[in-house]
Amino acid sequence: MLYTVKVLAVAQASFGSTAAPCRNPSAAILQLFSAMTATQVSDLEAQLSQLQAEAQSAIGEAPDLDAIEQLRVAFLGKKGKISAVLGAMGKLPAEDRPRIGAKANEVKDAVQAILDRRRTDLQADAIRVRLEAETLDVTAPGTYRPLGRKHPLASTIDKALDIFVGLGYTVADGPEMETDYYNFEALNTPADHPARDMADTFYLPDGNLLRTHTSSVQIRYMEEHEPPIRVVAPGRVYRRDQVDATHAAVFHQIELLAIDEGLTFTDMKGTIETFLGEIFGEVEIRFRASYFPFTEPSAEVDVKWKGRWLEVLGCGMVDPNVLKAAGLDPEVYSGFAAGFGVERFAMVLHQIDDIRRVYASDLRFLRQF
Ligand code: 2NL
Repeated sequence: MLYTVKVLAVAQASFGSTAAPCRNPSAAILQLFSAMTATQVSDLEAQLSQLQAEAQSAIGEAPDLDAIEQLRVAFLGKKGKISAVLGAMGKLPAEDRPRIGAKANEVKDAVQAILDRRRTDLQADAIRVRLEAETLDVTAPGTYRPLGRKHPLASTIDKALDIFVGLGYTVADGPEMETDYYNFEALNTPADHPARDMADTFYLPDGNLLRTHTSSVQIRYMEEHEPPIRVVAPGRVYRRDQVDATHAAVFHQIELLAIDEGLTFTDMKGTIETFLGEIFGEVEIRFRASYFPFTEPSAEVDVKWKGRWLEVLGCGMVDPNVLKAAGLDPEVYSGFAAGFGVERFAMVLHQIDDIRRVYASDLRFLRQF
C-alpha cells in the first residue's frame, strides 16, 4: 500500500514536469518501474511478508463475523492491500515478476486460510453460546392449563348440525335483529296474529325486532338460492317470556327447511325420525296434529323418554303463502320445515332440571359435561 502511494506520487511528479499532457500514463509508470533497483524489489517482498503478519494478528483479534468480513475486504478485496500489490505487478522488471507474483499469491492464500479458520472458530463459538443459552430443562415441571370442554348447548348444536350436514343440509345464519317482514310477514303471520303481540316479541324503538325464531334466516336463504333447498339455521332467538325453570327470554333454536319438486309429508317424517333416532338413540316417536301459521298441515313430535311422552319439535309442510312470498310457485314446489329448542334437547339429554343452569356459567355445573 505504502509502496503504491509512493510510486503514484513519483509518477504524478513526472507528468507534472512534462509540458504536454501525457497520452499514455501507464507507459510512463512502466518506465518508472523498469528503473526500479533490487532494493526496491526486496522491499516489496518485505512489505508482502509484513502484510501477512499484519493480517495474522488483526484477524486473530477479530471479535466477530462482521469484523472478519471487514478484514477480508481490507486485505483481499478488489481495493484491498494485497490487490494493490498484485495490481502493480505488471510494472515490475520482467525477471522479478514471477518471484514477487508467487510471493503475493502465497500471502493471499495464507491470509485467506487465516480468515477461514477464524471465521469457522467464531461460528462454532456462536453456536456453543446459543446452545448454552437455549438449554432446555426437560425435567422442569410443566405449566398447568386446565382442559376446557364444550358447553352443553354448543355440543348439542354441534351434534344436531353434524346430523343434518350428513343428510345433505347446508348451515346458514343471519341477523338477530330483524324486520317485521322477515320475522312475520313473509311467514304468513298476519298483523293481527297473537305471535305479533307486544307481549310476546321484543320490539325495538325503530320498528325492528329481535327475531323470535330462525325462520327469518331461511326466508333470506330462499331469496338467495334456487330450489332444491336443504338448509339448517341454528341461532339465538328472543321471546318476552317470564323466566322460570323451563323458559328463558333468550334461547337457542335450530330450524330446518327443505324445498324441492314433489316433497311430501312422508319425506318430512323420515327426515325427522332419522334425526331424532341419531340424537336420542332408538326411541319411540309420535306425530300429533298441531298448528303453525307458516306450515299446513302442521305437527308436533313427541319422543318416549324414560317412560313418558316428551314434546321435542314442531314441523309441517311449508304453507303455500310462504312459498309465494319467497317467489316460488306452490304448484311446482313443496317443502317441509321443522324447528326445535336447543335448551330443551340439552335438558332432556343431560337430565338438567332448570334452564337457568345452562346460562349461569357455574363451573361446578359445566364441568359435568
Ligand atoms: C317449534 C316449531 C317450526 C317451522 C318452525 C318454518 C320455516 C319456514 C317455513 C315454514 Cl322458512 N316453517 N319453520 C315450521 C314448523 C315449526 O318450529 O316448535 N319451534 C321451536
